[in-house]
Amino acid sequence: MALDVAQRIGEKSAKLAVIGLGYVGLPVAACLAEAGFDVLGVDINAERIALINRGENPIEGYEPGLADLLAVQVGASRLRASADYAALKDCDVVIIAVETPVGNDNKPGYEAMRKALTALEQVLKTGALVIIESTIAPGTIQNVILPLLQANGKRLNTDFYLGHCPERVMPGRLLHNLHNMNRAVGGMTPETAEAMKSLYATFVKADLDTTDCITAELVKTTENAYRDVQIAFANEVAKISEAVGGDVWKVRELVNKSPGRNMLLPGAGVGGHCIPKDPWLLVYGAEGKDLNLQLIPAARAVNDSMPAHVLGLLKAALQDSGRQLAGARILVMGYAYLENSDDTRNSPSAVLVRLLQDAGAIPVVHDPFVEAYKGDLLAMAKGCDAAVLMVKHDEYADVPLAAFGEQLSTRILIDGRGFYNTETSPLIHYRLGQALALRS
Ligand code: SAJ
Repeated sequence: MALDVAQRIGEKSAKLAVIGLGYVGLPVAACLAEAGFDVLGVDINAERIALINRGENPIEGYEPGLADLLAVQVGASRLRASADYAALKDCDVVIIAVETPVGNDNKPGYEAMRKALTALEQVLKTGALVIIESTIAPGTIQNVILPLLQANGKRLNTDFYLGHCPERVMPGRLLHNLHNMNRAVGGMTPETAEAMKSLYATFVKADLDTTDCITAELVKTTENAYRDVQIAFANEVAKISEAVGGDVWKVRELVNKSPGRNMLLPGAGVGGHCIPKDPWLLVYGAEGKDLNLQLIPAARAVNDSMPAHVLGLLKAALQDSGRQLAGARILVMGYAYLENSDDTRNSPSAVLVRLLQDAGAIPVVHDPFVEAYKGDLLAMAKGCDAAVLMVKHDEYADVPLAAFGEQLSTRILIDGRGFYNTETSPLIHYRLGQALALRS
């Protein structure tokens, strides 16, 4: 790409834009502004735009450094937000970080992406570089993004350049990950990838591995599908361990002493914004190719079965104590999808709550990070019949278990994360992955 934009990136005179000012786009925009570029953020949410233009951080949760960085960059007029796509007409590089959800049909929803690209195409500056950061199914650049940008005759590698640099952010570590995570930098041509690399190198201190777009699409979806399959394996071994009278936590500890083994943690479910979604994007890339893919969909099914599995443990434990699930008040400990986080997207606890209600039980939810469920745990336990630990928030390590047990009519605790040491506990402990020791 004998392109002007590469030179302008090098000189930092390139005008940049980021479409989609969420937990991916906003930190990227702030980092590029801090690197010395003039950055325009574009979003559809007027409230979010107003907050950003006041130098305030609209992203919830504890994000070290982000609020200050935003305030400084907006204050220095290096970063501003707008809803107006017309303002993109002067931009040399446009990064797109809009949501790419997966629907109940396990297929990607590209509505936000299509809207952004259709509006962008109408104003895109000749010679501009478009970079997709959103996680997309393999083949999306070729089959969805490119046709939208070429809709009115624009020519790839002449009128515009195109690449895909998937994000690797994680709530709670947005800025840290942006600076320190390696990234695949996929360009439709090697020159495009090199120009992208020079842009990201202004704030990324880790490896920037240039490649083509299909590889970048595969890397991101594969890395999360890989994790999902690994977790599903641990969950399936947990089920087997229960059935044969074993303890998966001990099994995992000893398995991982074998060279080259790294069994992940079984648990009460797999939530979040990445792991439950990206495997379906990877599978969707092969849609219609009649590959009869088994492992990745099966892993999703195993992980999605874990809240129901926890319910089964609770039901058996109650019956063991002569109680029924129907009518029982059950304390659900943890509603976020991940420990020490307030993020509840795709929360396994939400599934458990629905299952409890369907079984006629009354769920009482506690979570020290989620506003709606904050409260005094022991007070909330009073009058409950049993408790289920769904999320291993650090705070739960300090629960006075004897006093806690006194509050529960059966003193039963289902430990969905192998969090507590059952030997010393005064509770009637049932741990996921450990034989349901029937107690008289
Ligand atoms: N989980 C298990 N067992 C495990 C690990 C996780 O049940 O051994 C569950 C968690 O409880 C949670 C879900 O899986 O409900 C996802 O947990 P996660 O640790 O994978 O955290 P995420 O969803 O924030 O994953 C992100 C991903 N990062 C990006 O997409 C950029 C993932 O690729 C990373 O590996 C992960 O962060 C990380 O390890 O930081």
